[in-house]
Amino acid sequence: GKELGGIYTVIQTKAKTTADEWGENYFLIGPYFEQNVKTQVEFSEPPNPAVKKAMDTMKSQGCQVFFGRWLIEGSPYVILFDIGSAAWNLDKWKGEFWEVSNIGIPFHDREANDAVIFGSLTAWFLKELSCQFDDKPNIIAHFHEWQAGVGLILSRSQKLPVATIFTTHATLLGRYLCAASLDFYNNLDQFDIDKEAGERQIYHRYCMERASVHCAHVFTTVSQITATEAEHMLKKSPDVVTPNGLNIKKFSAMHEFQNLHSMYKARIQEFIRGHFYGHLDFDLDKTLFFFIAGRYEFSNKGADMFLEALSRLNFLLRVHKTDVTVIVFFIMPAKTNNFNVETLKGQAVRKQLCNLVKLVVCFLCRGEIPDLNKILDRDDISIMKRAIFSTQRHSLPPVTTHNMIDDSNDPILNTIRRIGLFNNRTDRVKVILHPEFLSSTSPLLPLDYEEFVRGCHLGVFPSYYEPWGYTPAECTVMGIPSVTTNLSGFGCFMQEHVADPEAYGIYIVDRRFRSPDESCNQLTQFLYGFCQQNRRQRIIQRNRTERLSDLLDWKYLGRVCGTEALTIPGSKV
Ligand code: G6P
Ligand code: 1S3
Repeated sequence: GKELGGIYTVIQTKAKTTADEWGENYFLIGPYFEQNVKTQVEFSEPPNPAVKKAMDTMKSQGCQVFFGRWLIEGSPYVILFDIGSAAWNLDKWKGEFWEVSNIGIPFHDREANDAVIFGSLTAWFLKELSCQFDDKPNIIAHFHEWQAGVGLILSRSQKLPVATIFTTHATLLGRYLCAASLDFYNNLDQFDIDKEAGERQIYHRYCMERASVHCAHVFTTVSQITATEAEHMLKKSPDVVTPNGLNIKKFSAMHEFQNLHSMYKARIQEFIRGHFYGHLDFDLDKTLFFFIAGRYEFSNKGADMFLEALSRLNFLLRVHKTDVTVIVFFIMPAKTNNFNVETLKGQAVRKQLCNLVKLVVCFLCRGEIPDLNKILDRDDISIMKRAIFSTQRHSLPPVTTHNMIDDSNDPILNTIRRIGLFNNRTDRVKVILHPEFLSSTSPLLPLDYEEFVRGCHLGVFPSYYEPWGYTPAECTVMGIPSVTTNLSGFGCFMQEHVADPEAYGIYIVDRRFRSPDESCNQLTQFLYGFCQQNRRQRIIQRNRTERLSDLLDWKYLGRVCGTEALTIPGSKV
């Protein structure tokens, strides 16, 4: 599902280009989840007799296997294994896995146990499939992440005639060590990796990852920075680096994306009117919307540095008496129980006022300026007065939209408390934590993620650990500038391919060769500089950002020659 974040995006967006190239010979294999399948898969019989036979054999032994088309662009075939239906084999399969790998999996790690079941099913399927060909069959199996790696390890140990590829989108250890705020990149060769994995209780997972990497015929990572990381954390350099792409849709009208920006910005403004009711003493036309979004890994995704930079930006904007206001959204899912009352009230007040205005406008449209005493009776006037009184509030506009389950330990909220960004009138930087993914059916901010991004001015992703980083890439293709870092695969890729990234709306914070404080200052300067642009400059910058889209298109990145055949204005290639 989408909750899986970036990896889901890779597989989902690449499907079209791959299906175009491989057609009927391309199959995606995954676990069966009833809820997802119901809405996303159209079941059918496998047209390929070898696939059908392999599935039938497995089914005859009690395993549930499903086949159909995944209803996304490219409509690729999917083969889905129901892990639960095969769970009774777990002990046997764990034993077999131990025999070939000496990796023991603790019973309490549900995800790892599921990985053994899924991997055993995958290898079984590949065996049944490949044995139906007289000659050597041409089968390539591409595995992503350690969770899928067992299938690869087993295919190799059983010497199946299948060519294997393994892609890591991160390393387990790298992610943990970075989150522990160790000076990771300057100590890559210093870690005792077996010991580190053991201490973090991920030794078996790390072994599954490492074994997959070493068993694969071809090992790939999504960026050069992860290649270097893998060399140290998994003791193998990748054979190929395969940067992540996107499916780029081109609008027929060149400036369509600019119109979309204004349209969705208006929708965000509407929400802001409600959220800041009684405190709307800033000019919405001079308000910029920044956001950070992604899985909630506080320091790995750079939310810590972003907050610190916002506190500095607030100071700069105040001392320079700028008339610009910045509203920052944190879209990072956390445990909540519903929206909070204050937030819902804000939207209710806005709607009430809106209706009132419509009423008055309605009267005005009928002709002359109405004598309110005549056309409105006393009750109407009371309602109006109450609506206006209800816009007075005694509390500050809330910094979070939801009731947080773990409010007092939440790292974003705690940092906000420490730096005191409470949405005071005097603050030029206002903060809103929306701890849930966006959805067009939300009663609060009814926009889906893409619409929301289009309506914003700047995406800010100052990650410390980011093998690729789809969030800034998605901004780019929608023509929205973004901040990234030279510790993210995307940031390094842009640095390599674009001569003057900043002019093209790609701000790359140096988190590699500077101290955290220096990086934070650089980020603050980027944000402050962005605030000093006028509307015309922002429009021009967005146009340039959008022109980089082609660099990120699977159309090119899905091929061996990559971006080499491309000419992009401002690009180095
Ligand atoms: C797009 C629209 C313009 C609008 C502008 C606002 O370019 O086509 O009509 O003025 O957005 O830009 P801003 O950066 O101020 O949101
Ligand atoms: C990983 O997901 P993450 O956010 O845990 O894979 C993504 C797709 O390759 C990548 O964009 C991201 O940087 C990685 O960290």
